[in-house]
Amino acid sequence: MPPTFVPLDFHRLPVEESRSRVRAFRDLVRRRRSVRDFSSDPVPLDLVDAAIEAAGSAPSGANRQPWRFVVVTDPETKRRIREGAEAEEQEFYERKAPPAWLADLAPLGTDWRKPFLETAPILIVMFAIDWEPEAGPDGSQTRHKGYYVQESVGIAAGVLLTALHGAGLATLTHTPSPMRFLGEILVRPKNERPFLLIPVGYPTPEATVPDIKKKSLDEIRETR
Ligand code: IYR
Repeated sequence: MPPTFVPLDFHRLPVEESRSRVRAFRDLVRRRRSVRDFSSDPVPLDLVDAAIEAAGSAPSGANRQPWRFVVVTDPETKRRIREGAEAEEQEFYERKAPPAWLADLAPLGTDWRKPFLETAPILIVMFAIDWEPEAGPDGSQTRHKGYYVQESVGIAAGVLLTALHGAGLATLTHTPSPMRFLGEILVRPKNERPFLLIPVGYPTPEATVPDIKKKSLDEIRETR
């Protein structure tokens, strides 16, 4: 099939306008913090849907869009997810994690308990799709594989977190490991690999966050 092209929808901005926009965006995203103290206040689902639409616009390898977003609000499902995550996390903190890893986590003050998985009104579970089932020429089932799936889903996750933050919502990137239990509880097909568990909601009024710093521009940028 020959490719089809359409005109690009692009509006070039005056540089001063670009400057003020990128600075405003920088100042907005810099205020995002990973939150672990969630209130149970409900979040309108259309906010989450719009953020997922934003995430779904991310670039991806060969435009295969190798992601799936499962929005969980059902209390019993959240309870089971908490139960599954805490089992893995207890194993991690009490047995599997090497001392150096635990030392790196110490400033965050985390432990195996994850009450926010039940308290947060919404959990978004992102799945990565490494291949899609496809009928071969002889009718047999083949695997149509994705490309740069890890990178693609990572970019989509970044857009999702940024969109939710821009909407005034709090999020956490939570990665209990291994995450197989998520596919089982959410009854996902075997080609969907759990990628990220994102509680979404509002912080409690008393919420605190660890006093950690981001690297400065000079520490992260080189020029040639
Ligand atoms: N998954 C565990 C441990 C953990 C690991 C990393 I790397 C972090 O940045 C934070 C926590 C937990 O969620 O507690």
